[in-house]
Amino acid sequence: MIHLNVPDMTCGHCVGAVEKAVRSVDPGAKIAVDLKAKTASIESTIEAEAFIAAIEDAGYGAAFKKSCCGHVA
Ligand SMILES: [Cu+2]
Repeated sequence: MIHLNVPDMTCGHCVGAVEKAVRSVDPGAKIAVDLKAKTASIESTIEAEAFIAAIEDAGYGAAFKKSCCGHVA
């Protein structure tokens, strides 16, 4: 599980845009966006960097928070 901080999300539209960006990288990814916490949790075999790049392309800053096993990038 990849956990990303996406501090620029402010509304439901932002959540949709971030989800769309994630799905553009991996259509099969499981994604859970928490607007209040401004985080996105992604379950995928693709590296976090690819999702960060796609979310940034969509106009939102994203930062790697931690992986499920606790490693911090
Ligand atoms: Cu918004």
